[in-house]
Amino acid sequence: MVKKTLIAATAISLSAMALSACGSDSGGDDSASDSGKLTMGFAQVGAESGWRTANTTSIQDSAKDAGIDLKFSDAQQKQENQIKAIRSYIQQKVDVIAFSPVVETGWDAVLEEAKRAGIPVILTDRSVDSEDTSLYKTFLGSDFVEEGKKAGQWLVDNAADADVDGDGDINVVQLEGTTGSAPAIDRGEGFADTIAADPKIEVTASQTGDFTRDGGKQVMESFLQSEDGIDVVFAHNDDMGLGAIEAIEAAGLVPGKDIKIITVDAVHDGMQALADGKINFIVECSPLLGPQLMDLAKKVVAGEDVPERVVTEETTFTQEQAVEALPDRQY
Ligand code: GZL
Repeated sequence: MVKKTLIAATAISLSAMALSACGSDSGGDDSASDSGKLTMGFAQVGAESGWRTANTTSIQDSAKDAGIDLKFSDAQQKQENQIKAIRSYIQQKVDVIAFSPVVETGWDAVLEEAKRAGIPVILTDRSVDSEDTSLYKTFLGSDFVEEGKKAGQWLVDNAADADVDGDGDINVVQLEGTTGSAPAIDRGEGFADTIAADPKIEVTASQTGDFTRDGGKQVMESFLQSEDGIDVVFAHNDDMGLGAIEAIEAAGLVPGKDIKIITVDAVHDGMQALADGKINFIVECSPLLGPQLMDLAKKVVAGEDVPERVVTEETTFTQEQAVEALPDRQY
């Protein structure tokens, strides 16, 4: 009898200790928000493109709508700034951290620190190459390989039309996104794998324009000097495609006719250029991740299970479809 009582007493005291420890760990009294609202720390890549601006607006508006207290930082496309921001969110004891990793590598250390601090992390838009998937709760974003494949498939299906100079070869120059970023790596992979179906299609030059309009313009200017017989530009985002249009027009050529252009994103300016015939095909990559992110954040903080991967729905646009879709576009 004595032994059983002793065991029961021990069990109660242990569970009481556990509860009190849990209570003190929850940081209820010193968490980032005294308002009692869920607090999110978001470390954004930067403001490099129309897509990024639309993504930031979606996140900020959705946090307001969801009653979530948002701490937001712009890393100006520098990984060290994103890491600093994440560390500051850990010190502020936010309830959840979300970010779009500017590049795939170099995140394990800071994600380990968040894990040790008991703060869940949600990846949005871009992913990391960490082997340890316990370092984040879920990854919400597009399938960039699929986007590259859609771009490549359009070119394979329209190869005859894309052989602008009629020499039997389709010479492609590629404007890559930020070096080392998931969208640049994966879109390039998907595109290359798909165009391999037609040996007449070849990427003759490829260089990063860092997802910016100016970067796309500068790289396209150099390609127009160095490459003969360019038939097609594949730009990893609309902004670099729009920069390429400026360079092509400055060279006295007609974009969309003398050189075909394929891009990814479908932001407003890209869709306008598509409707105007200066771009030939756009693969959509939706920046409107805010509502899903806030929903996932609430579930994660509440300790509910969430899927490891949430893929955003998206489509493609031809010139005719862009004319139809433009009036109703949200971004
Ligand atoms: C894609 C996103 C990319 C966009 C670019 O999800 O990470 O970054 O395609 C943006 O426009 O700069």
